[in-house]
Amino acid sequence: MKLVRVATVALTLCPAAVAAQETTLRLVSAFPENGVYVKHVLPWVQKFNADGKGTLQIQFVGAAPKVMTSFEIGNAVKSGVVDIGLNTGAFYTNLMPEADALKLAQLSAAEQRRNGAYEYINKVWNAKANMQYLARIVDYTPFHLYLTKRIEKPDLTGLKLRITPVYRDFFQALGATLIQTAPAEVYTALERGVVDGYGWPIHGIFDLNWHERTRYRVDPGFYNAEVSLVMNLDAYRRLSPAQRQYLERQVLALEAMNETWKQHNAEEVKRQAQAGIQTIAFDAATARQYVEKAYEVGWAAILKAAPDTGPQLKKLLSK
Ligand code: 173
Repeated sequence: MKLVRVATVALTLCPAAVAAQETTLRLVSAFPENGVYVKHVLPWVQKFNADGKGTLQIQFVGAAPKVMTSFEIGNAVKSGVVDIGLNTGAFYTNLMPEADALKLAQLSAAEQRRNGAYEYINKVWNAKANMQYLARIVDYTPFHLYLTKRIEKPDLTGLKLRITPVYRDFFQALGATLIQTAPAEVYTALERGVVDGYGWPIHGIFDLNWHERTRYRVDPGFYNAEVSLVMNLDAYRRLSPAQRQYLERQVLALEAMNETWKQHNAEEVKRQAQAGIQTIAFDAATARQYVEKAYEVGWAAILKAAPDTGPQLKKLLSK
């Protein structure tokens, strides 16, 4: 009885002691552990934990394909099996088709915060995927088509290409045969000759040794590779105001590091050339049509699959 009373008094006198409890959030990556995105985020996690002692911690649990496949992580975040996903919308279109719309953004993450896009994204992500969209950790990064065979024009007839939803409608419109795989399966597909090429951003093809099996990169690139941190909405709502404030501050700092992709991408272009990867470039008019086509079919697919949110996303993400 006495002990209970003492405890009650202590709680009454120091409510801050309760509020200041530390929470640990479990983070899983849909991209491989030894890839560029995990490498980009892990030093940030380390600093997050050093500065967040007593407030908030992040535990990096692991990455696809070890923990689960890339395409399962969206659902794991939605259901709260994990708290935070390092993920891209193309990997969770099973939850909502508009997840894949963020690749079509022609505004930077900072601009999207200013023009209301983030607010709208969160409205949709909250309602449809039980997710809080925390931050975009990749920006200023086009996707490209990489090939083992030469093409002379943007006609992909007769080519089997590895895709995710990112590239599906565009490559299909250009006549390709499509095979969807997670990043973890690209090397084997190339090695076995199951595919003649793949879609991927301008950076990262050395991470899993794809350069060994890549002869050409098609220029120009298209879209804007989106990789983000998304969080289970219930876990987000459980955070105390102090924890939420800490999290918001840290993810903004991470997002501010997106400027580093510009330099990194320029270095990757050089590294690809040094590895003997040749570029296939189209004349200016063809190149312009190629990119226009990419956006045209990309938005058409979103508007068709998500007629309720597609128009507003297009308005907020386009220049
Ligand atoms: O796996 C992919 O090609 C893909 O969809 C993607 C999306 C964003 C960044 C890197 C790859």
